[in-house]
Amino acid sequence: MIIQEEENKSEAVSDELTIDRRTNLSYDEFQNEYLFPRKPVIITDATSKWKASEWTPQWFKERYAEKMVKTDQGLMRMGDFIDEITRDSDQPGPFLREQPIKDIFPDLMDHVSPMPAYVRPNWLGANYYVGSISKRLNRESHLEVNFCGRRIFPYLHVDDLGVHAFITQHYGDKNLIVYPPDQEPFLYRNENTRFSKIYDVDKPDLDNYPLFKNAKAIRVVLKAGETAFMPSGWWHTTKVPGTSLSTVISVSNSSNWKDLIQFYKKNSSNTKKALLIGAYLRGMGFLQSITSNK
Ligand SMILES: O=C(O)CCC(=O)C(=O)O
Ligand SMILES: [Fe+2]
Repeated sequence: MIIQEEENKSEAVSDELTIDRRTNLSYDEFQNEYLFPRKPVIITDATSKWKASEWTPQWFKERYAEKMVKTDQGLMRMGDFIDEITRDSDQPGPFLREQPIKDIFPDLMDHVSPMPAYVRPNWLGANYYVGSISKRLNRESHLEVNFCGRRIFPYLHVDDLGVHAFITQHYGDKNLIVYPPDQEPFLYRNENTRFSKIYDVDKPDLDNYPLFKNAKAIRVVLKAGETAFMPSGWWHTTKVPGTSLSTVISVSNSSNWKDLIQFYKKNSSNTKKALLIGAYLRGMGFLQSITSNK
């Protein structure tokens, strides 16, 4: 069953912007054409060596039928979860969302290796010597699974901490709906959050959010085996027309460290502390840039 989104399209689809699809992209090309200019790109072969390319719902069912997993509809047997998300239904099924792979499927870490060069260096995950900072930057271990049936992602958003995201599709198609940062005036950010007030971009409440009709989206379908680079500050949401399995890698380094510091400062209710943390993180960024040589 296909989500009927074309008919209700309510925002202008950008005719100037598209997302390149690249194969065999060298690190230098990635850095010069996409990372530093902050331009999304779909890389068709970033994870071609991963065993995860063999993942299917059935594969998970056979391997983990009795495993209990935490979904947005509560704890479930993996076997039941797979049945729910592969069944043809109009109701959104359960969602195994943003779960660190090393926590829920530790034995699959060798299926998501080697890390593609594009995600390096990654300053997330380092030890920042201040517990709360390290904890936040080690948050979710930066490689998360999203596993679901036909549905929309729960929110139009920018990613936390100004990270870049690499979304790799392993099974099924994923419709990516992406808005460049300059579209923010039309996207109705929920104040002091990273989320838009608009839930379904194909059925927006234009009475309350009239400017949304001016928002220019780029729409692409991410296919199994492909990786989308979503630069810091780009708004995005996703819709899947059927069962979908993907992983997301969050990355921060010299190209977006400033965004991370800004996120940190904005989230702090204490101005003095925010200044201190900002200075500390700037210093740590400087050290990282020397040691990681990028
Ligand atoms: O995998 C998806 O559908 C969207 C992932 C995403 O945007 C996120 O986890 O922040
Ligand atoms: Fe995201």
